[in-house]
Amino acid sequence: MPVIESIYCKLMTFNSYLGNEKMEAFMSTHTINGVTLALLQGNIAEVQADAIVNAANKGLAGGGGVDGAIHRAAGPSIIEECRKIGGCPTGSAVATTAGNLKAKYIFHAVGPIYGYSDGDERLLTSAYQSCLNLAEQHKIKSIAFPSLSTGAYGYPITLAAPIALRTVIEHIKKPTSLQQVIFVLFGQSTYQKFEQALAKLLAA
Ligand code: AR6
Repeated sequence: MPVIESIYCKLMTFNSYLGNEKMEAFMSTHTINGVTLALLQGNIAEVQADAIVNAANKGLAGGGGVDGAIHRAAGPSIIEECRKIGGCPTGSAVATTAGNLKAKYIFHAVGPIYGYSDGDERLLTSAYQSCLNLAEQHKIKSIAFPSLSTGAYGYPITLAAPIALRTVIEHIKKPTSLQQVIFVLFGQSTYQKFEQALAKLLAA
């Protein structure tokens, strides 16, 4: 049985994750087999981690939401790298450098457009797993995920959250280079739905 410890905090200052000094955020941390799994309410472009995951599209062409925030913060060299890579299939991820972000890499992950094909759950799992595989390949210690596919791509958060969390938990139960996995969730409602999904998974 993996050892799981959880700490829930309402409003606290977490300068270790957030670039902004004294930014207050809702957060909880859970330790699973020595790896910290954190849920944080905030903007992923302001979080410090070795790899920041982008919610990209197949063309790696940039866009709104997470994609817009990350490209704005990282600067124009990243879209140029994306253009050279040329694209990424749904359910997969590719790595670029991180430009102006305080990260080593951006992992551009392409989640499914909800309801577009029969394989939504498989493709969403595979988008997260591809990022975790890139993390092992690059031997990184920390990674920050947004909630893939739950914005413009329409995946209901109550369905997507357990898929995202289960994929990460199964991964960190095995030997890994990762020491911290952070889900950065925009808005209190998304944050709370992730908390509820995590509580269910940890109680199972
Ligand atoms: N930090 C953290 N989470 C965010 C942020 C942010 N700065 N901004 C939005 N979210 P989305 P998708 C949340 O649309 O559904 C783009 O145009 C948001 O509330 O960014 O995978 C791409 O180019 C939602 O819960 O990604 C693609 O074409 C979640 O992040 C397409 O959208 C994901 O929302 C990808 O759509």
